[in-house]
Amino acid sequence: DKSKSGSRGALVVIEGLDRCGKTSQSSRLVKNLDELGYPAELFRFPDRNTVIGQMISSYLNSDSQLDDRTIHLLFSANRWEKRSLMESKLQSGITLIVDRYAYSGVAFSSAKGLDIEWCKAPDMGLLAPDLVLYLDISPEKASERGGYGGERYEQLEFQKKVAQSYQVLQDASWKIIDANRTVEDVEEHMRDIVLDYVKTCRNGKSLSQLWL
Ligand code: Z5A
Repeated sequence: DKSKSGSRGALVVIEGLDRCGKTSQSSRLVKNLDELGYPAELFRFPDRNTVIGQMISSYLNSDSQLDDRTIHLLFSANRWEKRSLMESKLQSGITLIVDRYAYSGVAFSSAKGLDIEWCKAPDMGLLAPDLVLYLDISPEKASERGGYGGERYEQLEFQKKVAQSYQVLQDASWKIIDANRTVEDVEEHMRDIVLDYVKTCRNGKSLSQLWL
């Protein structure tokens, strides 16, 4: 066990288009870190288990209709309701692997035509990730993978706009991962990158606030 007293875990966000492999890779990453002796936990947004998360889930399944700005603010609130829990886990030394975060919020809403600065505002001050891994795949290729087309947003033309919105959001914390490779190749690549960040955070890098 490599738990080290007083050192924090890393906040690692996984982003990308629908079907890029985020969910498969996030759980593999948590398992790999745990096996190497670095405690890790999975978070996922939207977190459909809260009351706000249930409203989001019903919207995504098209069981309810909401104004574009209203649903945007609900997605953000769903992250804010987890902020203090995430901070205490990080401070206790647990690395968090987060399947989607504020970048999804902004990419999807701005792809609908909402102003990007307006979209970013409600997420300002959330915990800033130490690392964002963007699983890069073309919208066409992603659409060929299993189960596409069930939920709202799972349409090729819309996913193309989302891909453009993501590009605008890239900053120094991002690393682009080629998600066209086999599950195992992507897994190995991600594990090696994340291990470096976990070690850096244990050596005293402080947490900061997103987009402030
Ligand atoms: N949304 C938003 O608008 N605002 C926000 O603030 C947030 C989200 C947080 C629900 O998200 C929707 O909410 C989402 C964005 C929006 N809408 N869309 N599109 P979600 O995370 O709950 O759902 P999702 O993005 O649709 O996740 P997903 O469908 O589970 O996809 P994934 O996690 O990227 O992929 P996967 O499940 O790991 O893999 C998909 C399939 O591909 C599966 O059959 C795998 O076996 C296969 N796969 C995975 N990797 C590979 C490789 N390397 N090769 C071949 N096949 C592979």
